Amino acid sequence: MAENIHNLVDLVRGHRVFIQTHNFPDQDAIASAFGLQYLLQQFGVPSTICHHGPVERAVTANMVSELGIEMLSDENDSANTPMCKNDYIITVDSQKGSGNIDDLIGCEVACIDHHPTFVEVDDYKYKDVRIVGSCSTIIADYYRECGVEMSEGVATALLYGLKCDTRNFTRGVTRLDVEMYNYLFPKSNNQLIRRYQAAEIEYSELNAFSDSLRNIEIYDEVGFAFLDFPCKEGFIATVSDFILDIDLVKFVVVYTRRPHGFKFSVRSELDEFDAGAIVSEALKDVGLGGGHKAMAGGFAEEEKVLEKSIDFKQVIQNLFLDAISKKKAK
Ligand SMILES: [Mn+2]
Repeated sequence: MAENIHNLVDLVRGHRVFIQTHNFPDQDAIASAFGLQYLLQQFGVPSTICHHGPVERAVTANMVSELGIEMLSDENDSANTPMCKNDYIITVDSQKGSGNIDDLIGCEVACIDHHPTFVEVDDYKYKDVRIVGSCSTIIADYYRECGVEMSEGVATALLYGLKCDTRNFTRGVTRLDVEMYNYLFPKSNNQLIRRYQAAEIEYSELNAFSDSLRNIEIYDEVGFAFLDFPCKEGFIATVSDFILDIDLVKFVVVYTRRPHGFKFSVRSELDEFDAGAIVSEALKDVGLGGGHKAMAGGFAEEEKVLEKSIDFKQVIQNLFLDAISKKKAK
């Protein structure tokens, strides 16, 4: 039987409950956590939203403060929370072992996500993973199923999360996403969402943005850009979305340096280029990657990349171009 909110409520009732997003939470992760928190509250279960890594985008931070969302950050030290090992953790918009969520103290009993599973974890007592456009979609579906009314703030957050992750209904959209759009729209503050959507690029990042665009190299419909300056997670994603809009580009690999390695954001606009499968193949010997058909990410260890050649850009381009020809041939 499909998972439903009543099973989750029964599981966590009586425990101290934390809802953990992926690191550096984005709009969809925060909206999902906020929506789930409000829903559990309607069943008399209080919970706390927590995360590792700050909210980086100004537009996301605005959403958090304007909608009154309270979140607990570990301030970049996973031991630095009031959490203890008997606390129950529900992960949203992420799964253990997917590389983008730190292991906070507590027991991960449940997971609600819309990403394909990287690493099978057996010890979830509740697992609802559906490959839909956003995690917000799954949370909205819980409300519809159990008939609990949501606040305008929750509806606004969920609809905004849904729009962000599907890039305004142009990426990874399923029938359920469209149904949830219908469900959320009359309950939301659409003017607020419009305002958020008109502020995706920060003025202070314009220089970085134009630098990134100057670094684009295109090989046979595949665009690469190495961002050679410190940049936020969300910024890398914004740049890769933008590059995909170039007519010659059908597949994008954007990456930047992180301590001990490189962080990747990958996008595809063609079904025959499965971004998740390609990044997982490309990085299998040097790191870890995966995700959706249209949108994926990964990490490569610097040492392993440099072992192949000190010209790391060449190494990375070759890894991806080889993975693409291999995966496309299938
Ligand atoms: Mn998401």
